[in-house]
Amino acid sequence: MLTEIHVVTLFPDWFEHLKDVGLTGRAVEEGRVRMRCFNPREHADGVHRSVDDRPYGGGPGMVMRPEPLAQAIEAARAGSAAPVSGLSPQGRPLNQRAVEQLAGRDRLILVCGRYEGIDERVNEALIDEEWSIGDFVLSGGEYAAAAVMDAVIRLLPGVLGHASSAAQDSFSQGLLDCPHYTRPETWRERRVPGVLLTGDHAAIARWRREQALLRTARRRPDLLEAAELDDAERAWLEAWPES
Ligand code: 9WO
Repeated sequence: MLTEIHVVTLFPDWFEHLKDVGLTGRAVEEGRVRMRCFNPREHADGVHRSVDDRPYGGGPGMVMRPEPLAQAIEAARAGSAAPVSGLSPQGRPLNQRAVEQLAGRDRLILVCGRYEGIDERVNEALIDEEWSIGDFVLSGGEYAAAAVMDAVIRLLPGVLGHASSAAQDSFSQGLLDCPHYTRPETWRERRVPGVLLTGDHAAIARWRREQALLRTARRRPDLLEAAELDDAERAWLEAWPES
């Protein structure tokens, strides 16, 4: 099970918020996970301790210099056999199954690129795998690293209250989520579905599952194939005209 997250980043302050606030902050405070940043700038030499340089072959922007980045990665990796994970649009698409796998490691080592990217020789020498959170380009890998950290930490034992469990997450069952409602019972003439007011927990659970199935069929039919549906659910879905 995961006990520590090591992040290689030029902006360690960026992660202070994650360490101090919300679900990730509480997990750190309760000692369920330790978070540590490793800054390539601490390994940069010379008067200006530069961590980037102009790209060979010309072109816009700068590239992260290999040696300071490599030394930061090696410091982050020390003492563990855990793979080194890069964050980039060319990585393997992250999904809940992959998050569950990452949560099973003893350490997450996340490398955040900046500028136009990292020197490819560091990718070859030290990056074991790459993860993508979507087909778009961010200004830094930190935003993707934060998403991975949040998704993994919430799966750790004791992090989510007893009231809710990650295992009940719709995505843990391969489906989208059901609709949620709270007070008032009528809001701008829109009423809460009656079943949710009955106190009949079996009927409510059934309604929520059906809503998750319908939403998935309508918005992400591609997920249905791998989802854990029984024959009755598949038959029920097929009976819905617009699903
Ligand atoms: C940028 C890029 C653009 C097109 C195809 C591949 C690419 N890789 C990178 C890259 O690694 N960029 C570095 C990290 C430097 C610029 C900021 N970085 C970044 C990571 N931008 N976007 C991501 C990212 C990470 C995970 N999922 C989606 C986007």
